[in-house]
Amino acid sequence: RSGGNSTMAPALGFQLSEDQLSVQGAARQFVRDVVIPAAPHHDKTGEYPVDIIKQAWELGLVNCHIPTEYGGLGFGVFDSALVSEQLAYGCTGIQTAIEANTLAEAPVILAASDAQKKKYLGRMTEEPLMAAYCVTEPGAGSDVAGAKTTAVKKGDKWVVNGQKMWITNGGKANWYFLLAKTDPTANAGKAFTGFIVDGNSPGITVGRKEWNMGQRASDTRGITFEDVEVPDENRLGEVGQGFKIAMGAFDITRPLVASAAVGLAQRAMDEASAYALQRKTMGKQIIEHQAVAFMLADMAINIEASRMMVWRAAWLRDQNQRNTYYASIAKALASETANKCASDAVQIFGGNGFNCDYPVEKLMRDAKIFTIYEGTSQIQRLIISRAVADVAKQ
Ligand code: CS8
Ligand code: FAD
Repeated sequence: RSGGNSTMAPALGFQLSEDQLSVQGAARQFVRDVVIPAAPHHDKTGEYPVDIIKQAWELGLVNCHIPTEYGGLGFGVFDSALVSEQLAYGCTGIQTAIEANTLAEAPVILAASDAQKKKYLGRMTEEPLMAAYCVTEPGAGSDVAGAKTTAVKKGDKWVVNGQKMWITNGGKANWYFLLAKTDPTANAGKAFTGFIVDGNSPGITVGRKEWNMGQRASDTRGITFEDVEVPDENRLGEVGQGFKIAMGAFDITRPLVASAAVGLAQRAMDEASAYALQRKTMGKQIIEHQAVAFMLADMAINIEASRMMVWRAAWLRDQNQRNTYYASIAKALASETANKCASDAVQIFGGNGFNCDYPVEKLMRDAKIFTIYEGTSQIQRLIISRAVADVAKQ
């Protein structure tokens, strides 16, 4: 039955509101004017994009999901995804540095008291500060339950010991979300507690900036906690709830990481289609060779499908519905789409694609991390297949 003739009220809509179009447009303009021109410099040097982040913060493109009562814009995951896609179109290294704030703030938004939110979210909207999410360790990435950092209660303080690894914004953070084991005998769902740790706490040692394959504008570091004292008032939620808080944060941020992967994929398609119009072989533009045109068609198919999955995962979360399964589908699909699109864009550029003076080799290097961070593609499939099995068992 055609939707136009339906007598039922529409349940679905893909039309962005005026406000959403305006935010998306502002982000797009900022990316065109500021991010794209600066991205090659930050990629080559690894210099942290302080000025760009400050400008983005002034425009309201950083921390946009902080609730209005703490000075933020109160964006939902869907609105934030519109911003994240645009920022990533310009440079996913710069976008990751910005989005790592969202990740660190997510457990605070989910589980903090009003006083904690005022203190730690409030300051993010007063100054362009950075924060970081410390979960992964040298020996435990996919297996969060295997994390070994401990927090032991001593009076009204917790004493933290352990090592975290691959922490985005690790060297720039004003405060950290930290996941630590507080009951080594309990199962994952009860063994961990979340804390907010001030960046200048004695006993924290920040490692060197890691030099990664891509997303080099972003700051990734190991962090050591040695007898770091954290006041009990900085505990997030109940003792033992940390694992669930840390996982709950991914329900918010996996759709955003996926939307960033869509942004990168869209950039790859735009660069490749523009080049394919201009480059000629055998008497025609290469876009007229079906082998090239169909690579572009496959990019479009996968980008559109990925964006729809991002929107579904984000929308569900904004309706306060559990979205873990859809967030994992969006993350796996979009990150693999980004890799395929970037690799095919290099192919369409031919030899030029392999050269650092053209934009697509950076996209290929930057894309790889999307299938690794925020849960590898294998871990997304683990989550998805567990959900499929649960349904089959019913
Ligand atoms: O370990 C889980 C996992 O997700 N692993 C991947 C880790 C990961 O994604 N790390 C990313 C680190 S951050 C990062 O990379 C940043 S990138 C740079 C910034 C980007 C900008 C944004 C797992 C493998 C899925 C699960 O492991 P298990 O040990 O099998 O645990 P479970 O039995 O599934 O769960 C234990 C309890 O937790 C509850 N749970 C699980 N998921 C959720 C969610 N919400 C709430 N609660 C959850 N999503 C689960 O129900 C279990 O509860 P019980 O009461 O114990 O039964
Ligand atoms: P492992 O867990 O050792 O996995 C190795 C391989 O085995 C992978 O292919 C994996 O998919 C596979 N594998 C593992 N377990 C299974 C399984 N059960 N089934 C099937 N396959 C499996 N972490 C943070 O906490 N905060 C951050 O800000 C942050 N930022 C990051 C930024 C960068 C640039 C990088 C590289 C990482 C970042 N991470 C961060 C860590 C990231 O989330 C982990 O690297 C990732 O979750 C994978 O963990 P791992 O590196 O320990 O790999």
